[in-house]
Amino acid sequence: MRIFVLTLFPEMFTSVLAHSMLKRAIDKNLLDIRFYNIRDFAEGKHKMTDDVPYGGGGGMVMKPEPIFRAVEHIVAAHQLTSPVVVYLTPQGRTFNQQIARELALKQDLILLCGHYEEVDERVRMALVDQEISIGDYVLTGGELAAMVLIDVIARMIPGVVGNEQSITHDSFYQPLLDYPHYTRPQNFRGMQVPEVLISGNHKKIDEWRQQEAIQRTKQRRPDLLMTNDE
Ligand code: 6GU
Repeated sequence: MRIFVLTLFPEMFTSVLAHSMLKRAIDKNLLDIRFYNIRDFAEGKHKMTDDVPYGGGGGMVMKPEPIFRAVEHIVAAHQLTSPVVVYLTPQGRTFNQQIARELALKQDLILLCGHYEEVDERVRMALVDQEISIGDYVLTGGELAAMVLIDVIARMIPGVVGNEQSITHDSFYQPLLDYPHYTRPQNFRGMQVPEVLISGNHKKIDEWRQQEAIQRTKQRRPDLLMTNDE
């Protein structure tokens, strides 16, 4: 899968991609991420990427020309046939595991990170296929949201997460939260590992984990247990 990130701050991504799973995915060529600085597509001495809003009011608006030129450049340079252009904005639909699964099936994603107040509406009209938010709060820009998308999507690519079982046991794959986990020592400051986990009885262990997962979900996220026809 190829991901093209359009941003004014490509450096923000470097440390995230240089570590752990994402580094491994990139090193193993399972994931190809390229960064494009929107400023490089701006014109004039000052390479302006934003301007004052028509109609007045506070804040700045990201100009349409550099963004259109950047997307057109990416499409032509990489001969993309059906890229999906995603604009990260608090106005988008709220990101979740289901949306991640859909995006993970795409060949090429172009992630557009906004800044300042908003982008010129014509970017939305003519360039953007999907708008995505990562939750009901406001970030200073789309970069952190893009990193969240990249991280969630990357771990769905076969071979990225070492143990494939850990994906299918995930919270939100099953619509249940995860069960409690323990590792050594068996007694830590007087807190014991539950007996059942030491029993070696795998049927019992599976039952215990399933029960704990349901219990935890009921307590913390009852909304996940509600089906649509209830
Ligand atoms: Cl995608 N962008 C910004 N600026 N703020 C957000 C967001 C995105 N998702 C939640 N808050």
